[in-house]
Amino acid sequence: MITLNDNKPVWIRDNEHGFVIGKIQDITSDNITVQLNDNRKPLVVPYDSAFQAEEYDKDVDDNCALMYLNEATLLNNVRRRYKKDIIYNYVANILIAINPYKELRGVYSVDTMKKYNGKSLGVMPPHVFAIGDKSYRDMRTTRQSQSIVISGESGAGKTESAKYVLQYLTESYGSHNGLIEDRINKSNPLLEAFGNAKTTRNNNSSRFGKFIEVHFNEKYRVVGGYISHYLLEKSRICVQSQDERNYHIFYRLCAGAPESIRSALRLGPPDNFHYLKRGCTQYFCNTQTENKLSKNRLSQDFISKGPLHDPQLDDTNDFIECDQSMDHMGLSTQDKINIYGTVAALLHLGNINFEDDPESTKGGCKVTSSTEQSLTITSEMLGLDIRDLRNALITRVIMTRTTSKNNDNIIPVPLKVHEAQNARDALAKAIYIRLFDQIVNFINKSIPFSSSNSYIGILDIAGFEYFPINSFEQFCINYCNEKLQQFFNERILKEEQVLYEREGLGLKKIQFIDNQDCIDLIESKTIGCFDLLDEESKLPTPRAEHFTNEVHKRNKGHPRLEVPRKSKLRSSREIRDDEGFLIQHFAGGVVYSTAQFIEKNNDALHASLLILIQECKNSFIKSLFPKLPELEQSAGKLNFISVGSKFRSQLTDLLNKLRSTGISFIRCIKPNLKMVPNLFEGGQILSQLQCSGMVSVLALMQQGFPSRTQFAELYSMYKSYLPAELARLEPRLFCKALFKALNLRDADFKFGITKVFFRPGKFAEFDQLMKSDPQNLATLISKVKQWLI
Ligand code: AD9
Ligand code: MG
Repeated sequence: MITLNDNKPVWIRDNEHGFVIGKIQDITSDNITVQLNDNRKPLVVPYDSAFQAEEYDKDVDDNCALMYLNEATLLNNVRRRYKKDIIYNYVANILIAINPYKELRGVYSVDTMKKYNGKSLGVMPPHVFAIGDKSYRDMRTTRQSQSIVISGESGAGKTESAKYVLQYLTESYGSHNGLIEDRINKSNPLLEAFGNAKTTRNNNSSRFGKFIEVHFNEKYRVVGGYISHYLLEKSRICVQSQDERNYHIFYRLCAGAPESIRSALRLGPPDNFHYLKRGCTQYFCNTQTENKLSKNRLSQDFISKGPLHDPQLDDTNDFIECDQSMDHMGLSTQDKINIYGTVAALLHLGNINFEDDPESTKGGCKVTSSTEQSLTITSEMLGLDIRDLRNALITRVIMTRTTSKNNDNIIPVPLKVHEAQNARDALAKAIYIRLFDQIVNFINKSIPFSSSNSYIGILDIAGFEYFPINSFEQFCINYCNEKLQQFFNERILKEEQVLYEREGLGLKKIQFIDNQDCIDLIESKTIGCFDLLDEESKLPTPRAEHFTNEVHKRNKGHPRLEVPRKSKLRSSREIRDDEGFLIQHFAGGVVYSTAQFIEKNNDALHASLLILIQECKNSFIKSLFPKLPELEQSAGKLNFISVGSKFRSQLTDLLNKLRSTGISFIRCIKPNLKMVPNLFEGGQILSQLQCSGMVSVLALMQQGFPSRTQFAELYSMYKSYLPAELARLEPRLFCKALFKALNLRDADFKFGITKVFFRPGKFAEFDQLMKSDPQNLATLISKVKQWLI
């Protein structure tokens, strides 16, 4: 609450910095006039964009110890600490971690780890290790498994934080022989080689979500692990946005594989492969360059010399690390050959291209003569007959049932050039997705446990996101975040409640605004977006516009849904109302463009390609495509399991798991878009604090007792204001005496066992009273003395 009080400092919203500081000059019912500290002209701003600033020039470990707890003071505390290279702080039990984009000396050393062993939260400075240890101690004391949910936008430091927590747990609470712990840690380079890629936001961006469980025995020592993974980004396998790359493994294999493997797999520099250069416009679909390069390929250095080269990535050494990681995981030489062979086969598959076939009477296409060789190599590597592969790529078969029972008519339909390219890409994506599943299977097999008493799960999943154009991927990830946010609210409230109970405050339940309505819009039966999308896919001719119109029609008047045109949010391209919809998420509105929703929701291969690959002679690839029971396989469209429904059921499982465990949250923040150290871009950090739900946690807490301070802390803050005989009191008694003497309203504060809790703004009032003029203070002291007698 802003009060016009003798020139008090206030924070005013500012796009670039988040907030800027000034002093109030005037106040009306709607606006306030503020003189900024940088001597600019006074600003007149709406009342609700100003926040009371702290007067103490110090930062705090836990933001709840701030006198005024609002989004501006939160941001300021984070900033103050970041400037001192202190990247961690708390809001109650939630850890905020700012990516330093530089190595912080000693912060993650074994010595530092030891200091956190067995220490309650708050004893040591905020740290990921403190969260790791809290989870471990909670697991022991409550005998319940625990989860650590790490979220944040791309490049915020989720994966690095997850690695540090893993290291902490395995280092501090591992078994004696250490093999499993070693494997749990060393699985990362392998997982990242296949699931991470360079993007414009992060050179090592995880393109999938993961939940890593570290399992413990009855003595609470690590016995094994298990990794579940979610939504690997498929489109990247065939196309990358400008200045982005495909998955690391492709480049690493080209750059780092020994000569014998390279020549057996007919590899060349990445610039030779269509699937690897679609992120660089210069080479896009340039077959002339392709031919020239491929002629020279074995004499060339196998690291890209072209624009695909990234000086920050060392593909040669990273290949060695990934290869060693496979050895650590216990993969055999044959396993490795199988994996590398599959990766190379995809590169050759991607080089097959098509052109119109003048001889086709039905407008079909054929493989271009310059890429015939790629077709030959691909068919050899996949263990397929070259004619079969060719046919499966340039035709599609339709099965019609004749009137005589059980008699199918197979009609080949020639494909157009772009359809054949789509078929090729669909095959590549299907193989890679299954290869990735297999890599995770390999890892899981290498960290087995026969029995487990409990586990600590670490969730590293993309946070809420929005881009100029948002498609199905953002829709799924934001839905996931909506669910996690609901869970977060539930749990934070619960934690608050538990704290109030533990401190003996005897308070009633706090209420909060639920986002269930938004979740319903997406997932409810029949009329939810996911179900409508699945229904559309089952129609004879599914259409994006029809799907979009259905979403609007069936959910008319829904408070979370808007048509894009009427919304104030603009995507980089204007979207017509039947081209998308806007959803008001907990973290803000997002316009979704639905053009590719139907296609992205279906990852089934068309029947002829699926049957072909299931019958291939490459036993490894064949094992990636097990045959399903007849019914599921043949029922085709009507019975397909969509990407959306698969994700929904995975998410339900995940949330059930999270609900059955104790929980901690780590919110990672990216300090700047340049990805450099020592640059605090306040505006976008504030928006991340909002998106991660931290600002709503503050709002939630405002209904309870958001500011809380240890008695000892309060005592040391104010003891200098009081005479020695009072300052000698034991801290809790000291505080009680003060509060009594000040005649504070009982409703404004609560005494707990270790802390005193304040209603919003009341800590500051208390501070004000303490520092009021000496006469008041003298009266106060005599009152305290009386009260004590
Ligand atoms: V993405 O959603 O997977 O694109 P993350 O996982 O949030 O993203 P990541 O952990 O990969 O981000 O961090 C990005 C980069 O920031 C890392 O490669 C490091 O260079 C840097 N980083 C992150 N955390 C730390 C840290 N605690 N100390 C030093 C860090 N550098
Ligand atoms: Mg990551």
